[in-house]
Order: sequence, then C-alpha cells, then structure tokens
Amino acid sequence: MNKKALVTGITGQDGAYLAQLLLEKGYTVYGTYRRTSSVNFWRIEELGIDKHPQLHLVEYDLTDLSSSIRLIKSTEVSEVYNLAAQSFVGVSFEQPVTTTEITGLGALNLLEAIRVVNPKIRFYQASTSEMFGKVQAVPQVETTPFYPRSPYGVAKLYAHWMTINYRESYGIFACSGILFNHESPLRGREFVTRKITDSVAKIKLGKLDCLELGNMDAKRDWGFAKEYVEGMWRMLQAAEPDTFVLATNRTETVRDFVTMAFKAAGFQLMWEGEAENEIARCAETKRILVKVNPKFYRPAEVELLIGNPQKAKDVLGWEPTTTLEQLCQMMVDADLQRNTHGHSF
Ligand code: NDP
Ligand code: GDR
Repeated sequence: MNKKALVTGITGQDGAYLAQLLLEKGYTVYGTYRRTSSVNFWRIEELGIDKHPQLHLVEYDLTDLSSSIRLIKSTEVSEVYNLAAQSFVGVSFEQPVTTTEITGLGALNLLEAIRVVNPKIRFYQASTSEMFGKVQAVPQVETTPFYPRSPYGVAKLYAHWMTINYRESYGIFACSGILFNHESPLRGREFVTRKITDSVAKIKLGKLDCLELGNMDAKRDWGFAKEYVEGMWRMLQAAEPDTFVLATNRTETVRDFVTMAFKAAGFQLMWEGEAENEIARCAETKRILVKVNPKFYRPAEVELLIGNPQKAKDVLGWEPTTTLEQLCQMMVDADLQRNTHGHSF
C-alpha cells in the first residue's frame, strides 16, 4: 500500500532530505511551507525532487490549530514529521516569543490535531541536543537531565515533553528524536559550519577577505544530515514509540572545524591570540584569514555537546558513518562549486 506522510518545514535542510528519502521509499509526501512573498524551494530543487509527481507542496500556518486540524484531515497521512521551527539559536534571544509560538506551540497544534482527527497517526518531533544546554553529564544520553540555555532550547523542551505526554496520555505513537547538530551542503548559511565553508570558498576564489566568527571554543557533535533523516524514519517504523538520541559521539571545537575547512580548500592556518583577539593567518602568506568578532557571541552559550547514540543503534540499527572530515570536504566542495558558478543560497 502507498504510504502517505506529512513533513512540516519542507524548505529546510532536513525537510528536503527527508522528503527525498520518503519519495525513494515510495511514499506520497505532503510538504508544508509558510506563506511569504517569495518562497524559496532551492533545496528540493537542488535534490531534483521539486517536480516529483508524489510530492505535494502545501501552504500551512503551524501556529493555527484549525489549520492544523484541516491539514491532518485533508491529507489523510499515516505519519507526521514535525520539522518546521524557528531553528536558529542566536535569533531566539532576539525573538523569544515568536520562537516559542513556532517552535513550542507549533508542535502542540499538530499533536492536538492528531488526537482529534486520527490518534493512530504516527508523530515525529524534531527535538534537539540544545535541551541539554549547560550539560549535566558527558556524553549525553536519553536520560541525561535537561538544562536549556536559550529561548529556542526552552521552546524545544516544551515540545519534547508534550510529545511524551501525548504518548503516555492518549497512546499516540509519538517519538522524540534528540538530534545533535547535523550539517550538509544544504545547511543554512547562518549556521556556523556552512558560514565557514561558504566563506572558505569565497576566500579561495578572492571574493572575501576574512571570515569573522564568535565563540571559537564551543564544542559540537557534528554529523551528516542525510543520515539523520534516516534515523527519523526508523523511529516511526519501530515497534514502540520512544525517545532516541542521534549523534556521532565525537566532539570538536568551532576552531577545529575552521582549520579543517581551510585545509579542505588547500590552506594551512596558524592561530594566535586569545578570546576577542584571536586570529588565524595563512601559514604561507601570513595574511589574516579569520578573526573573532564579539558581535557573534550569544548571551548564554552551550559549551560542550557530545551524544551517545547507543540506544538508536541497539533498537533501530541506526549508526552514522560519514566522518567529520568527509562532511567538511563535501561542504567545502559544494560551496566552491556554487561560488564558482555565481550563486550560493
Ligand atoms: P532549517 O532552519 O533548515 O529549517 C526549518 C524549517 O522550518 C524551514 O522549512 C522553515 O521555513 C520552517 N519555518 C521556520 N519558521 C517557520 C514558521 N514561522 N512557520 C512555518 N515554518 C517555519 O532547520 P533544519 O532543517 O536544520 O532542522 C529541522 C528541525 O530539526 C528544526 O525543527 C530544528 O530545530 C531541528 N533540529 C535541527 C538540528 C540540526 O542540527 N539541523 C538538530 C536538532 C534539531 P522557511 O524556509 O520559510 O524559513
Ligand atoms: P547551534 O548551531 O547553535 O549549535 O544550533 P550554530 O551552528 O548556530 O552554532 C554552533 C556553535 O558555533 C558558535 N559560533 C557561531 N555560530 C554561528 N551561527 N555564527 C557564528 O559566527 C559563530 N561563531 C561561533 C555558536 O556560538 C555555537 O556555540 C544548531 C541548530 O541547527 C539548532 O536548530 C539545533 O537544534 C542545534 O544545532 C542542535
């Protein structure tokens, strides 16, 4: 039987990869996007699925309960993947209320719609390692206590607990995936890895002088997005609904990623100075290629994330395979290509 799935946030990184995966598996996919004056479908275009006959793009306001009910009713899907969110941590400090409405209450609207329309629908919530925030244990697992450090982290924690409550109160097959950072050539340019790889490409091509960043000491567990959406799908195929960490169990600093990205484009860096005065020079020409700019610091920082995905491996058979070096090279190559041909989203 042809399965039908709903993916909110189809215009985002994960939405595009997940839609591609579901289409490959023969699903009919309803992908939601929000009303704006110029919607940008560059990711699904880049994956070549924008005109797929089994992909239906639907305009949807996730802050509106009656829209959510109508959407769940009219599409008659059996799986819902809630990926739409105001997902940039930095912006959540500037727009805490909007972030809460979209990232927190958006999930509740969908859960309510499922409860009212068809409680047999399976639900995936895109939870995050940002919920661990000021970490209480290393590495983090499903049972590690939460301590969010941003309005985004707090909003996601609300949605996470609502997902568990709908599972326990109404028997809905509702899963929460606590995903650690995952990147790809489709990552938005406001996030640090893509900002770095895009800037490295521009520097290499003589289109930018210097890359400016905030906190270089933050440590992240970075994986490849395409592998993580496979984990989302596996959660909804499991025997029981549950909460799972998806991560690589390796952590590196932002500085390490910068060094890696420049190396991938043929530059060797020399670091000097500290904190606000830290810079990196090209070892060959001594030109300054990287600077710290405190304007990119956040009011509160998540210093160290590293996740252990053992439960996902044991129960779902999920395991990441792409190394950070391979991921970084893939992103730098894609950005070199795009910047050479004059366009980069
Ligand atoms: P993106 O930022 O790339 O995509 C977010 C999606 O949400 C976009 O489609 C965006 O639409 C949509 N969106 C934003 N605001 C609204 C709104 N007001 N109404 C409707 N839709 C909106 O995120 P990712 O693909 O990287 O992440 C997917 C999900 O997973 C998010 O919920 C994120 O918080 C979560 N997550 C991501 C991780 C990561 O490392 N990538 C790790 C853990 C969790 P538009 O294109 O119009 O802006
Ligand atoms: P994060 O990702 O906050 O972990 O959230 P981001 O790439 O924005 O930041 C990672 C770390 O890099 C530091 N940093 C900078 N970040 C940005 N964006 N720009 C800079 O110039 C810069 N300089 C240093 C940050 O301070 C931070 O420590 C991402 C999002 O995808 C969330 O939606 C998701 O839930 C989490 O990952 C897991």
